[in-house]
Formats: sequence, C-alpha cells, structure tokens
Amino acid sequence: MEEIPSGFISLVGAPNVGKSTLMNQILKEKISITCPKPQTTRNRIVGIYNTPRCQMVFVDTPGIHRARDTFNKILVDIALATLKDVDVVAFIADVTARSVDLDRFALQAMETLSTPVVLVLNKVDLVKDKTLLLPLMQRYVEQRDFAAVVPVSALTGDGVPELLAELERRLPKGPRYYPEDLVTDQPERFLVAEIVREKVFHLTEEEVPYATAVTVDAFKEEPEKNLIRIEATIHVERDSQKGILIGKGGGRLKEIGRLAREDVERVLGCRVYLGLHVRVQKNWRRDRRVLREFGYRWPRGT
Ligand SMILES: Nc1nc2c(ncn2[C@@H]2O[C@H](COP(=O)(O)OP(=O)(O)OP(=O)(O)O)[C@@H](O)[C@H]2O)c(=O)[nH]1
Ligand SMILES: [Mg+2]
Repeated sequence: MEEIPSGFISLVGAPNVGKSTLMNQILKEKISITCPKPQTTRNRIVGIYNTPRCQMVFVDTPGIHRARDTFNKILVDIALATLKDVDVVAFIADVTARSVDLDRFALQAMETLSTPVVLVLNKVDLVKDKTLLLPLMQRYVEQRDFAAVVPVSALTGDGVPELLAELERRLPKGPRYYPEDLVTDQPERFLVAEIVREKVFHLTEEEVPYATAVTVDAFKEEPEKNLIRIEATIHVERDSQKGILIGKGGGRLKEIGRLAREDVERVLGCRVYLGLHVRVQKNWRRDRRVLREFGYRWPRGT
C-alpha cells in the first residue's frame, strides 16, 4: 500500500480559545459544537481531513484548566490523555486573551512532552495592528520550544492553509487510518446529542448549561417518508433548572428544539422530527455510573 503523510493531531489549549471552531473550519463541516461560553467541549471529538495526498486525523478536546470539581477534572484528563496518542500537538492560544496565565496550566502539562507542538495564535481577525502579534508570540516562545508558530483566524479561515502545511510536514508516513470519505467517527446519535447541547449552551445562562447533559433515546429512520424520528432527553440537576429550560409556556424548549432540528437536518441531510424531553437527574456530574451512561469516557486511573 502506498504510504502518505498520515497521522493524529490533537487540538489542545485553554477553554474558549477556539479549538472546536478551528476543527470545523478545517473540515468545512460542523463536527464539534462551539459557544462563546467556556468549557463547551466535553469529549475527544475526531474529525478527519482527507486530501489525495494526506490524511490528518484531528482530535478536538475539552479546554485544559485548573479544574476544581471531579467532573471538570475528568474533562481535563480526557484532553491530557490525547497528548500521548498523537503525532503532532496543535496548541491553540487566543491572541485577545489579556495574559498567558490561562495557558500556563496547559503548557505545564506539556512540559515533558517530546511530541512536536505547533503554536497556533488564533483570533487574529480581532487584532487590527498585526505588529502586536510579535511580542505576544515572544511570550509563548519563552515558555517552551515550538516546532512552528502560525497565526490564524478559525472564524474566517485566514492562515488555515499555512497551518495545514506546517502540520502535514510533521506527520509520519503511513496508511490512511480511515476511509477517504469519512469526516468523523462519531455516531449520528452523538452528533445529535451534541447539537442539542449546543443550543442549550447558547440559550441558557450561568449554571444551567453546565448542569445539562443530553442523551438520544430513539433514532428511527423512515425512508418512505424521507424522515428521521429522534427522541432526546435533556438532563438537568435541579427542578429550578428544568423550569428555566422549558421556559414560559414551553417557549425556550421549543426554541432549542427548532434550532437543533435545523442543524440536525443539515448534518443528516434529510427531514427530522426531534422530540425533546427534560428530566431531573440529581447531581449527575458527581455520579460516575450516570456519567458513563451519558457517554463520558475518561482515561483509566482518573
Ligand atoms: N473573532 C473570532 N472568534 C473566534 C475565533 N475562533 C473562535 N472564536 C469564538 O470563540 C468562542 C469559543 O470558540 P470554541 O471553538 O467553542 O472554543 P473552544 O476552544 O473549543 O472552547 P471549549 O470547548 O469550551 O474549550 C466562540 O464564540 C467562537 O465563535 C476566531 O478566529 N475569531
Ligand atoms: Mg470546544
């Protein structure tokens, strides 16, 4: 079999720096959900970038931060565990962040890592005076050796071709690990649950998005009607959160359902009926059995 540049690239960094937006920009598809609120991504999300001459398997991860509770520690461990499994690490930093303090924790976690790390300075569309990027870059370079530094805008796509070229140069030669037409290995049910969770993140505030998990309970294709019938449950921790999610006269839940259905139809490429239910599952974030049921998989030993 012909060997091509092929391998795994982890997208890591502090919360909210634009890791998932970058993944979607590279793949030109919405594979990973995004939100202006931090700690949106909760799993390792695989996105596969295929060209005739290479295959890059991107692994989007939860934001690395100094977590205080068990649930967030699990998320950080999921992100850190990817570092050991990949050929190249793309470390994403937000050029609009006031200081590098937020990144320091993630940089410390990578101190002993021998894998090449490419520094991605993201959100450059927000910086008018590009000469400001140089001192910023300096601050990172003082902290560790980077294989390359690439300024990008994950939002506009600026700099992304240059980033892909830098990453490709650092991949080992090997086979394609996934079929050439596959964009993700996420099951459709997971994509749907994530889209619903994204709408909850966008339409609720404070602790509510963080107390939310989504499961898909039924997924039935009705080809004769060109329809997929989906039933999903939004789990929250308290009755008060359930009330907020449902909203006055059911308005908020209806809006979440409408926005999610539109996205799901786009992703699945057919008409969708999406039934949403809200259920209180007390303290699910502290219950490892329930966490497993909700699809969270964390590395052994944590
Ligand atoms: N202006 C601008 N905004 C960006 C850019 N990249 C990401 N954003 C915004 O930054 C916010 C966070 O983006 P995400 O992609 O969700 O960030 P993340 O790093 O995946 O965040 P977590 O999953 O929570 O760790 C969203 O509101 C994005 O639209 C960029 O290049 N320019
Ligand atoms: Mg994310």
